[in-house]
Amino acid sequence: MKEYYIDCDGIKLHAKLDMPEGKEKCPLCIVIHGFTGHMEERHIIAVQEALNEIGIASLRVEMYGHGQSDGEFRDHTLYKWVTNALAVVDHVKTLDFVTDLYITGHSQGGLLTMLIAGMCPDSFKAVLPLSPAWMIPEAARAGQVLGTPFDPMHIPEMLSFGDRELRGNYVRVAQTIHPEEEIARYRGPVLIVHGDKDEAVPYAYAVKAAELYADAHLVTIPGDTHCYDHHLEMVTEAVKEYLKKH
Ligand code: FER
Repeated sequence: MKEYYIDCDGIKLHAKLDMPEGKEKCPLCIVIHGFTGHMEERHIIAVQEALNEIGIASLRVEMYGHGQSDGEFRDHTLYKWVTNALAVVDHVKTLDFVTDLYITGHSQGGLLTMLIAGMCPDSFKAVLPLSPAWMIPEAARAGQVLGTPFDPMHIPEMLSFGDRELRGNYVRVAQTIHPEEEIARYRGPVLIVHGDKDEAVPYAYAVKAAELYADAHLVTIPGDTHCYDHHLEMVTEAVKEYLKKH
């Protein structure tokens, strides 16, 4: 494993590169965590290990305000994450050993994966949004993000949930994002994985995204939660099976 930082306009993004055994050149998959998440979560590590098992390098990267990357959590927005992810895509294109590129992300990282796929449709052989939280923009427009209702036309300076705070700017940004347009912009292969008992992101959004994409395959994890508490091995099997064929 190689640990380093990727620069994004002066913001340091914490990254870990895990290589498969015995490969000089190989594909690489960017792996991104979710909202409040980081690269050492059980389901993120499981994806990294699954990629390495099938000969694909994994580059886990923590986005603005998360893990050991720069920035405060309360200041993060989806625009910052998009800018971060574009810097990561530029970075991986400079790596000599990389043959093909993939990107995967969980939840808000899955939404990010969908946005980046639409913005860089020629860069990826396939994209893998895992339980993508692509209802966030719609919820932000409806004044419902984070379970605490607010007036979507008069966004507060600060939002609170549990013991954490998030600037209203998070919502201002989210309100302007239209994932359907980025879904339409990407015509390549998409694997969506989603538990049908997800308590954070309704499973119906996975079904809808699979319908909207030109070339999507949906794997439903029966009875499972947002972070795959019951059948994580079904998630990693789905990822491995899909990537062996794509
Ligand atoms: C929300 C529900 C889910 C929300 C974010 C999520 C910001 C994303 C969760 C994740 O990335 O794990 O209301 O608001």
